[in-house]
Amino acid sequence: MRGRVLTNEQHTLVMGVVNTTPDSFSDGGRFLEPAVAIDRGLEMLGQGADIIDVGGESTRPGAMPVDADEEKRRVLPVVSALASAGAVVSVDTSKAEVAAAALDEGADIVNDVTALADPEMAAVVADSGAGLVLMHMLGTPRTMQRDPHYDDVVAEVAEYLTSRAQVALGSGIDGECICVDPGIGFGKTLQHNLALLRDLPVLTAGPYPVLVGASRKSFLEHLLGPIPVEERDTASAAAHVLAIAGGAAIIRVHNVVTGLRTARVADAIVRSAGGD
Ligand code: HH2
Repeated sequence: MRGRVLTNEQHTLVMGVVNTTPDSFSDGGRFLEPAVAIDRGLEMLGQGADIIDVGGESTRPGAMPVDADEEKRRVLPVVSALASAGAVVSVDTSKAEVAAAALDEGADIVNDVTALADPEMAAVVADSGAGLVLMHMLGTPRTMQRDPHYDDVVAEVAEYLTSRAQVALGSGIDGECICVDPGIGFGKTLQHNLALLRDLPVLTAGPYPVLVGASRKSFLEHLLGPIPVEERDTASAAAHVLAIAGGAAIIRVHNVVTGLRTARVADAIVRSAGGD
């Protein structure tokens, strides 16, 4: 499988987001039609995205769950077309049934925001040899922003991700295929999000590459006041630069052009120490 290794020595990987949902916070309803979502993914591929993340169920706070048939109906044509066009595709799903079908259609990576909560998921990933993103979330999308509490958010997120990676390894998933993600905005207050970004080196010191998805998220609005989602890319870039300085291997973005420019400049500063 081509794109299962979730790190690159030379540069930060840029993951472009295509949500085939009616209700995603950033692009809900824009790419519900498969042909439009495919065009969007092809555009991101042309812009240089390293990975295209295709999702069919919103995880925004308060979002309602979607059944597997509907999720497959939304994502499979998009996964198939983008994989055929040569993209490394990740499928953003927490359902083993959807992940298995997407892997059959050519996806390389499963991006599971519930970190293997579906008891069948680990076997699906292990059997296929796919890459796996394990993300931290407190609670479920319906409940996660109801007064989240941690004694030490960074330590608790790090401990959770380590334990989920152990479950993955114990299920036969190759350690090289695993990536972890602190889950910015998933059951976190503004201060929790800022602490995780500030102390990202605690996570990046671990054995797995770290993905950070700060793109257009509402913590930016909590800092800056109301801004329409499509005007949040500069603010997102500031968070992603610091994530890269903290050792992030992948940034997950809605604007691939801005994401790539952000990553290339940050990489030149952070990754080429000793060059002239
Ligand atoms: N954020 C979102 C969705 N999936 N996956 C990972 N690994 N990390 C993230 O930070 C992450 C994610 C939320 O963003 P978006 O996909 O734009 O919105 P929605 O969940 O409403 O579709």
